[in-house]
Amino acid sequence: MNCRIFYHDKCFDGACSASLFTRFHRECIRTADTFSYHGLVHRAGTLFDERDFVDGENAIVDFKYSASPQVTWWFDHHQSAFLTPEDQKDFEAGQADGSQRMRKFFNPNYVSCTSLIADTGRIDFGFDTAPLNELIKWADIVDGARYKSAKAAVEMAEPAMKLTMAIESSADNNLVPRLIPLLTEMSLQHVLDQGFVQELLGPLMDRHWAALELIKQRATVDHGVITFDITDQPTEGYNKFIPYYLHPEATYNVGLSKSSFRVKVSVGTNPWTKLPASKLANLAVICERYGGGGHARVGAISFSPDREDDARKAVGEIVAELRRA
Ligand SMILES: [Mn+2]
Repeated sequence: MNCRIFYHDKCFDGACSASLFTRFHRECIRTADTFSYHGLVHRAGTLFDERDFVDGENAIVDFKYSASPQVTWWFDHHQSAFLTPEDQKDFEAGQADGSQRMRKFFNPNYVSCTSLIADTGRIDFGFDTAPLNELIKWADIVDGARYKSAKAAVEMAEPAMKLTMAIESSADNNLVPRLIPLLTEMSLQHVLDQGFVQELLGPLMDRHWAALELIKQRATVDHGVITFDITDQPTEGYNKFIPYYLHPEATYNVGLSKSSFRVKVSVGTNPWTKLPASKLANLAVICERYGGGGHARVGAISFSPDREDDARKAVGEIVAELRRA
């Protein structure tokens, strides 16, 4: 039987979730002969193409719910996990009647989807997660932005940080499907040492320092809110801690960037802010108002490339709202 795993693309936790799920399925479910991988990204419009689902098992990890009857597994920890109220009703019905209770798992209290899969696998299926402890630990650090400092996050000494950069910003769509099976078997350092990964890193580090320079020139900060617009310099991604590295005193960041398929509004909270959680705005709620989503401390909104003006208007409104907060 085929098992296809749909994962949050360009995301370290998405790749680790797909990797952990592969090993979980191989060791505890044992019905699949082949595994294949399909990355999903948030975009304006439809998220799933039904034609991508295979006969056999289709698993979605670290990404929004799909009510398609072909989806047989789902794990997510995003606060904005349901695109529509109908999707949420479909999930709740499967939990209430028990039919999907051991197949579909949602818990927004988890820092990473990787650790949600690990705990579920261990507790409900007897999955031995000990060989993957390094992966699970780093998925929590990266997805929860639990770095020691903005300096550690931007200077990227740890192998997990460099892999995160490669996953988030490489233009090579085959990279993550190639990394996922390696992450089930090897240490992060060993994965990083692979020739095809090393080849990517040099140019990506150069781009990283160039992005730092660009954001330094563009970023302004007022009433604790950093904002910048780099839509004239299209990028497939940048290190999201750069704004706080440049302006450690700020509380929020609202960035506008452009890639091949979307204009993206990125909204974040400084992970090293001294403000108590009770004083911070819920960014998932703000982003949902514009059709985006995410977590309480970090969210995003995707606009189609021809709606740059709407994206810029959203930035203006969100910046004003956060400055008042
Ligand atoms: Mn995640």
